[in-house]
Amino acid sequence: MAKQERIVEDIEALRRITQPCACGTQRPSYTPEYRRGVEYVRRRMEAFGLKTREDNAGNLYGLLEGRQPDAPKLISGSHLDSVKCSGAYDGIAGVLCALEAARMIVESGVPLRRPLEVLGTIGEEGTRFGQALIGSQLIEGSWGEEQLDAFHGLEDGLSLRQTMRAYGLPGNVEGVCRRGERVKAFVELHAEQGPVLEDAGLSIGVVENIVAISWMYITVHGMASHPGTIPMSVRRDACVGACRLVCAVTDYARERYDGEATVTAGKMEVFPGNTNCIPSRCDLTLDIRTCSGAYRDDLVRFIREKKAEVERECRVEIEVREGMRQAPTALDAGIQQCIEDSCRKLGYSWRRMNSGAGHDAMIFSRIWPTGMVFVPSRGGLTHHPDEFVPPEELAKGADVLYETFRALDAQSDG
Ligand code: HGY
Ligand code: MN
Ligand code: MN
Repeated sequence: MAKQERIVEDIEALRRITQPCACGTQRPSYTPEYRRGVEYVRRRMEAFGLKTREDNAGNLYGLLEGRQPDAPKLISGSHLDSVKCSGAYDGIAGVLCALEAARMIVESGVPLRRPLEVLGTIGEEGTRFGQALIGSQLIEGSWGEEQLDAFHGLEDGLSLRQTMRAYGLPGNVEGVCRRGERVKAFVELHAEQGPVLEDAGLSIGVVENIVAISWMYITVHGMASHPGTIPMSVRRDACVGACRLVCAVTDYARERYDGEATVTAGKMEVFPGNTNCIPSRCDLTLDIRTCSGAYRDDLVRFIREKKAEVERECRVEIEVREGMRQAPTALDAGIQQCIEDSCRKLGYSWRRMNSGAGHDAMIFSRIWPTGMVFVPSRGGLTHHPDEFVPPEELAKGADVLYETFRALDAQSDG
């Protein structure tokens, strides 16, 4: 079976492993559907001769031994969880292309010197707990036992620790953290999730920087009352306050930082939610992205400044909390060069670019030399059922990973 057919067969098999949902595919972390997805990938890893293990956080590893077991290892992969109503490529493509590159190494009959681990992380999307990059931050060590009790499911209120136990894990993170281990490189392949490569007719993105991200959690408090009896000039409408704030911040971002920064109100919940009741409360999130830490800080400042104005104008109280804050990440220049050289060797078109999406790579770059490879997203579509990466581009991505592993494997260890 050709490379691209094998990868697509696995992508389509995983697409069919989903929670019931309005559309697309949905495998939130620590759910039975997530477990079925992990078992499918685990079987595929073992079919290709990799030794598999699942750590206490639920991250999945597939190990391909090298000639020199104690040499600093190569690790490559991405996340296995999804957002709600997702497509079938986000995260998955990176795990399957890394697995395909590992298979190519086995098939070549020329083992690497270094061990190669294919990694499928858990909890990269913030879907279940409102906190993203969970599996990678437990591996990297910023997060540990404390977060297992601090994080609670947005829908069931269970702690991360209770959820891990219910999933069949021990309920602690012993052995998960790998900070301090000798790792030569972590390389993540991912769908670009934007239109740049496809619009330019290019196959490979060599990622230079990953954006800074802030997730703002905002609650607007008003006063529930009858919609027909309270004059517009005196009511305390929480939904109006929320909409005023969202429009002010997004107008500011568009006027001041168009093309440099983004602000998105992805979730908004109005309470009590009756047609005939002035909303007493509105919960919303604002997702801020930019490669400039200064722009991010200015947007957070603007939100806090605008909050006071909207409180006065709409007679509401507004709580603003920065729930997640990730710094902008510059990826390893040497690995970028390796990826670029691999594209040249293979004759594949490429360009250097930044990532507007967050990835586990931004976490691993704190402890390991880290690089990213992008493959084109059809129409730039992602977090959408129609997400698509052409099979031949996935195969090229696997080839670039293979050549990059070979080049990194051959390098001496300083
Ligand atoms: O939010 C992101 O950028 C990624 O999809 N987790
Ligand atoms: Mn995603
Ligand atoms: Mn992703």
